[in-house]
Amino acid sequence: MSESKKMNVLVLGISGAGKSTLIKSISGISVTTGVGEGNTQKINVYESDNWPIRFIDTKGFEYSILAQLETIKQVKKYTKQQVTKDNNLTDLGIDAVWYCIEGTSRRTFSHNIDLMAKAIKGWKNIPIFAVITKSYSEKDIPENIESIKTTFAKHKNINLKAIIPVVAQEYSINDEVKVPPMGIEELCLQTLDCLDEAKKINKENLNNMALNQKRFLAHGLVVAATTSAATVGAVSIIPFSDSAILVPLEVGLTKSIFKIYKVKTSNELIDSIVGATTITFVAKEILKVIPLAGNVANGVVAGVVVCALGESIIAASEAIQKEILNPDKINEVLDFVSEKIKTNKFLSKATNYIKENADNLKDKSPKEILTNILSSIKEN
Ligand SMILES: Nc1nc2c(ncn2[C@@H]2O[C@H](COP(=O)(O)OP(=O)(O)OP(=O)(O)O)[C@@H](O)[C@H]2O)c(=O)[nH]1
Ligand SMILES: [Mg+2]
Repeated sequence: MSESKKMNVLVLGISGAGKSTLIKSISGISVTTGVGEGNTQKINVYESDNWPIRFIDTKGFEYSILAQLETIKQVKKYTKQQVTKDNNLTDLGIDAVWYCIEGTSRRTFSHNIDLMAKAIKGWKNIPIFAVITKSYSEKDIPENIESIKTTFAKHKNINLKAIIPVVAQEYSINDEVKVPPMGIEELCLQTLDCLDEAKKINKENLNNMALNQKRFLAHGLVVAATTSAATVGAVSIIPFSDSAILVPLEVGLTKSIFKIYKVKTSNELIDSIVGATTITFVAKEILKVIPLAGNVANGVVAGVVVCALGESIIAASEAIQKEILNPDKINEVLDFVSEKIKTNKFLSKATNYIKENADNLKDKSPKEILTNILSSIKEN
């Protein structure tokens, strides 16, 4: 079995549910890595020689949201580290979840499953196996399955594959009566049955995660450039129609965003985007309608247009990545960016904000005004 066909299974469940016991009962297991900080290791990764499965064992959820979030944060960090380490995504990320629910505590099934549903929100469509651990009592099994099924039915968008009762380790009821291990092989086989589907879903999730990371970085650049533009713009005494003063900043921002998205660019492309008449046109339109004057108006408008430009470059980069847009066709990219600038939501939101809050903005600097606008948009 090739390394890249190993299935990565995230084992979740509240503390004491039997996650570690279950993993260790699967033959040919060895711990490979511990991930986490200092002594509070939250994640252990186990490799199996006998099954093409890699287990990610987590420290159990307590019945508290905070402890649960901490565990999930660690798992996401683990996935992210892998995403950044390697561009070949086939062997990374989480392919499936085993959700361990203790068969001896039916009372808490519903709460348990609610916790899990929240925990796995970040992994869209991921195949889930509900594992009823400590299924010592044969007569309870049908009712347990039914109860778990009913609870899962309440959660939409959960890709529940199977509900499998297991006994991971022999259990002694008394000196004579012992419950032998059961269900483990079936659990592994059923999990591996959905390998292709799981890898496909995982890849989509990883791509989204990588895209979100890029977006996050690019937005950070846009915010920084927006406030810088406010300061630069405010210094210009000439009317905004001569926006040459912003060119270096716009070139830098455009290049940096393209770099994040690994878009190959030419100077010609950058020059034509930054030289686009749309930017000046949009700036003049805003100047006409906002109740601000002089340097403050220039500064604020500079920030607003740089923000709109940045957002449009992000949109273009994503379109190029999806191969909807071809970076070699400069005119097409230019039209795309111009259209995005004109229809940019930030422009109208910023204009409305300034109109509505004109009285409070009188004594503020362009940078303060821009910061207020950005945070008011973030809050909504
Ligand atoms: N006999 C028997 N004991 C089990 C079985 N599963 C779990 N246990 C016992 O239940 C207790 C908790 O099991 P763990 O595997 O440590 O639980 P966990 O989910 O890893 O707990 P945390 O690491 O705290 O999140 C241990 O004492 C196990 O020996 C089983 O199948 N058979
Ligand atoms: Mg454990």
